[in-house]
Amino acid sequence: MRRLITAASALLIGATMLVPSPASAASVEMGNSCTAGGAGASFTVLMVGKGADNPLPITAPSAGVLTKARFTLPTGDSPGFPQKLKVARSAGAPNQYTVVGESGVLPVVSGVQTFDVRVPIAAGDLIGLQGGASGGVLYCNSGDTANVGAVLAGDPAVGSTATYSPESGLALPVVVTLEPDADKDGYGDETQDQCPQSAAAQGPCPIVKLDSFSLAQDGSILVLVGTSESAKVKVTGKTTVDGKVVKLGGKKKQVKPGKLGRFKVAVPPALRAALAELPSSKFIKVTFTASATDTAGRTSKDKSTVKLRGTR
Ligand SMILES: [Ca+2]
Ligand SMILES: [Ca+2]
Repeated sequence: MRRLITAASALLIGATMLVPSPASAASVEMGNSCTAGGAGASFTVLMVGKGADNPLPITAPSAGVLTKARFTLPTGDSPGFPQKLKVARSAGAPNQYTVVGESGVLPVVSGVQTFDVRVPIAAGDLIGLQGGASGGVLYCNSGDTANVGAVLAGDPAVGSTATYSPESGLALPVVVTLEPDADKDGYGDETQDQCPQSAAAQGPCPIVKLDSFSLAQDGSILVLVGTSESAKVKVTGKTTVDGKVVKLGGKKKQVKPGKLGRFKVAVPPALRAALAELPSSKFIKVTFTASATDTAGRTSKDKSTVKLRGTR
């Protein structure tokens, strides 16, 4: 790997030890906290072999999203080493890998620097770095030959498959944070996604607001329900006949915003019989409740009432 060393590596002196920050409950770290000892020209290097000196995994233990990339370089003056984080997957043949994701260019300079990224990753995927013509790709020289970097000239695009050259004793000075992504929206559920219950939202889970109205209609009741979010709405009704509770409705229907949900509710026999005995100048009141549960499990309700006229 000596051929990658450029004048830039002369600036990488006075390395400091890095203490990794503790990972939060469900997120995990992968990569290598070694300190950069050199930088090569325009190469892409994938971490494919792990030495005993590296306590971190180099393959993704689970699927999720990479949300942070932390680089360790010596402190002090530096010309800057712009890096791209790459996610790659074995393409089957020996040393053959497909790039499946990448970050934007991260302006790495010196010392310990952490960047926000958002790169989805599948279980078993590998990470790598790409360094451009300015500065080159950062790497650590390791005495442990089990640290293996797979090297390719240039900047392979996402989706491209190539055969890389394995180099022993080569590691990368990057540690990434892998967060779960339960709703698979490509946003890490701990720091990037405020609604991990729904792929449709990355901000706070939207609360469903309901508005309902009920009216008597030729022997049945029509309940109209408007909603602020697409939601499964349930309509139930309740009244009292001769001291006994009579229940109505109970159907569920998907209602979309901007379009009223129409629930046609039959009048049950007990209520129909009571209305038949009631003069047309009198009414029986029925209360309806429209309810919906949002993606975060919160239930919203709205009530409406209808007066049914006696039919005697
Ligand atoms: Ca998510
Ligand atoms: Ca989400």
